[in-house]
Amino acid sequence: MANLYTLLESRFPAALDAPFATNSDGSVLTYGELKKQSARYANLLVTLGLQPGDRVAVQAAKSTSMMMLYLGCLRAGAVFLPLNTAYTSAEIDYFLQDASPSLFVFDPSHEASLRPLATAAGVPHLATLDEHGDGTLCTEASQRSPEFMTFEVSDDDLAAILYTSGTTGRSKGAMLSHGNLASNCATLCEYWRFSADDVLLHALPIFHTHGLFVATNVVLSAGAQMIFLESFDIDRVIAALPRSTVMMGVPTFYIRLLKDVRFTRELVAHMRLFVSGSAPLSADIHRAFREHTGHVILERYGMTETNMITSNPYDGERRPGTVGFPLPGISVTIADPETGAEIAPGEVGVIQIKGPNVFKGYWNMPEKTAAEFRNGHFISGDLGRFDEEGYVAIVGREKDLIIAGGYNIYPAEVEAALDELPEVRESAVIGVSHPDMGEGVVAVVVPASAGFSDEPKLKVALQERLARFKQPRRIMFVDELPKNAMGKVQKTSLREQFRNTFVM
Ligand code: MCA
Ligand code: AMP
Repeated sequence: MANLYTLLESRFPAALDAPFATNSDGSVLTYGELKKQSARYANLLVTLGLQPGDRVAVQAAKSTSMMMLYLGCLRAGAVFLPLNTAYTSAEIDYFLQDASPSLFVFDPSHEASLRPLATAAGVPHLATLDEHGDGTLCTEASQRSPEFMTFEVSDDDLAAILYTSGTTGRSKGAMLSHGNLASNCATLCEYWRFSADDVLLHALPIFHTHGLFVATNVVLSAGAQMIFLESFDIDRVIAALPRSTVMMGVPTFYIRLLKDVRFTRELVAHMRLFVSGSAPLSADIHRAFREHTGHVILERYGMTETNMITSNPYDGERRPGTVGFPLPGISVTIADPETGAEIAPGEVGVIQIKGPNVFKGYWNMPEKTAAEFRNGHFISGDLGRFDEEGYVAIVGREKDLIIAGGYNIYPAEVEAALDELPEVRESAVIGVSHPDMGEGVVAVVVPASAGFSDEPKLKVALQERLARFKQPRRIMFVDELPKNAMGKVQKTSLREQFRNTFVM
């Protein structure tokens, strides 16, 4: 098997001036430039002494330079390791220690906190990349040759590591191979009928599977183009829709669009496809979108560890409240959570996945990897069932996870941060319905001294420990937490008690 970049390159348009990405300022990156720039980054990695398999960690704002670094890593066999821009220094410290990257690229505005931390972690090479896509990384790369002979790799060689939080303990680095990414983008490109005529509106972050692999690899493998927005800025999205044919987003994108008076049927009459994923799209939003625009959102389901697993059909009914059918070549089974035995259609069980899309394991964590596989299937932790016609519906989660605006938050991590505070005796963190983000984080706290209820104080104390999106939006104080006979906190009862916290 070839390097993922080589496979993608074989699908690039013949005309080197064909556009790949149009930035917000109107500047265009052509496929010809993409080849040259990715070659410069690949050459830079080689001259720095990076060997295939070495990690390149990046915490930087979204830019086409970062995208070119990703492609440069593929070409040189290095492992791209993007990090959420919201992570605090304390969180970054863990990733640098755990992944031992050979190069760490960071935003120059965090120089004072991150440089010493990276040096202490023993990272040999450091470079900067700012929100305009400039910095020492680009300066260095611009001095390298625009020609590079892309390295040959095997299917199992790593292309990327993406960290995903864990129900217990620290984050786990999911190792994704060239073969994993190549198989999934080829499948999606065909399933969603991408062609060189497509223009994808890209407003997702590029440190996660959705924006990096699903959106970007699919565009590249169709030789298509994208309108490249730094983030989901509603004004820019509305302005870019008339020039787009496809949009991919998390449900919050669609919730926000439906609330905007400028988002009319006429504005999107020409669009070919709207895709939603990363979090549940409510059947109500699905229907409201259809009534308002005439378009039926195509909902699909994936995980960092597996890329995309199921999708509603391109042709045929896109059924609200379901995530569609297993993608071609991917086996999805619904199993008894305890025994792993397959269960009958219609009954709820844990979703398990097997196929060329499934990752190679967690970085440096063979036991955790082994624990999440059963009979060769990856155990998703999502609860679902097949309906009579084979559509998969996700009905809940076995894992204690909150998804807000498409970002995952593991309550255990937030509870651990709260419990370290002297004012807190114990805490339970839950997700409850949020009109914009789908779920919002609520912490229920038993204070160390009766009567303490200083919510702002606890919120401030969490700021340095947790990325903003993980911080509780509300902290509620109670005398005691509801527990069962085993002493386990009954979160269902807390979710019921606080279900209206964000209802306007
Ligand atoms: C921003 N904030 C958030 C989130 N995003 N809080 C909770 N959850 C979030 N997702 C914080 C901001 O720091 C800010 O804090 C406050 O919430 C309000 O910010 P706002 O300006 O309204 O938000 P935004 O900056 O517009 O961002 C919302 C967003 C963004 C556009 C929904 O979060 C986003 O792009 N999400 C996409 C995530 C994604 O790509 N997930 C894919 C994962 P303050 O008020 O203090 O300033 S990949 C995956 O899950 C699998 C594989 C899959 O299937 O795809
Ligand atoms: P991540 O760890 O960021 O890869 O998130 C993966 C999780 O997101 C899955 O295990 C699901 O719980 C959730 N997810 C992704 N897509 C969907 C969807 N369409 N509907 C419901 N949940 C989803």
